[in-house]
Amino acid sequence: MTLKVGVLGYRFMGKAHANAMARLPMFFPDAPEVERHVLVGRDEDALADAADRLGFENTATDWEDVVGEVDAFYNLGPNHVHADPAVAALEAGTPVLSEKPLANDLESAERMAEAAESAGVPTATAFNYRFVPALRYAKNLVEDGEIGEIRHFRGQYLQDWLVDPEAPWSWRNSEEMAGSGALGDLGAHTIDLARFLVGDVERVSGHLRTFVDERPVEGENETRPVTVDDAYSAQAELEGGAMATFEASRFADGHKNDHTIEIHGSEGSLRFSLERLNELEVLREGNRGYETILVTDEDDPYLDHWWPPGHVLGWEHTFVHENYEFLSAVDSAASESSGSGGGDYRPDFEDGLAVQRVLAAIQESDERGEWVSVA
Ligand code: SOE
Repeated sequence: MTLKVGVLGYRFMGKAHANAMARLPMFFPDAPEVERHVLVGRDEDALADAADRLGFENTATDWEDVVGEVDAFYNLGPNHVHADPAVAALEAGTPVLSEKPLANDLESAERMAEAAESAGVPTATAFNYRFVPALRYAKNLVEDGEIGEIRHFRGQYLQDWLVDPEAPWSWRNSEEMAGSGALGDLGAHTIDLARFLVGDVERVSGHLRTFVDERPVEGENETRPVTVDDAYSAQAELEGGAMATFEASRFADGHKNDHTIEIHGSEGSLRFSLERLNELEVLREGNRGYETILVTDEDDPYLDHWWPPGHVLGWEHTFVHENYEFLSAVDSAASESSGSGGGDYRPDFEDGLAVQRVLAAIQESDERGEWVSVA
């Protein structure tokens, strides 16, 4: 069966997912056959051009015409348009992949997770960093007890694209559209990795700051208010008692897309940086320094699909792995309804909702000036 995929959104994430789908038949021959069936957007000219470049068969200007007609629906639009199309697709029984954070507010995320539960079809929240081979390798080490009982998780996600006060306003600066700023856009990834690698977040104490209150609108003689955080930090307690600190900023001059994770256990430590994503640093008990492991061997996660050892992977490969797993789950769920296979996929909408609860708790903690338990 060829899976027909409908995609809403054709800019940054549209490109990343279209590229991933195009790579599947070349590098993942066991992936289901996928057709980039229909691209959805509002501006007809830009849409036609994008469909042509990104390899889509058709275009549509209304998601309502699409969600029930495809085998999987990808919602890659701004955060405030995640909920309605996703819920409509799920009500029509269509599996959905949504970009992160799951929604612009907790109520919408809850609605999406409820719809997912009732539909009983695969859903995905696009936390692509779970699909970095070195982070899968790290997860295996943690699960195998190689670094013992986990005591610390430290995650920092630093960017600098808003340092310039004249950098243009975008939907990412609007609370109504994005929900939050660095917190939801970048922190959501870090919090998801904390849950993936260590465990659930139980309580938080958060701090949010906006450094520049308004920004110019590109091509127009006006400014718009910035209503989200430019940076956040939080301390947290994780399931099992591990201490965590999270931080993200769009004002960290000199850092372009610098996501670092460090975990300390009773018998060792792990260190990862997205800027060196093919490597994992591992400190084992009794050693005096970290050993750098190049995670590019054939038996490392996903690596048998790519190049010989040392022929490194990049950021876009995380989307290929994510699409491979999600579309395989969609395919097996479809054949399960005709009597074979399973369709489990993580991170799903339930995982997206769990992260959204942490985002909301961090915001609430900042407002109240005290620790908040995650509901
Ligand atoms: C923001 O700059 C951004 O593109 C995020 O939206 C992505 O989720 C992150 O992976 C890279 O940075």
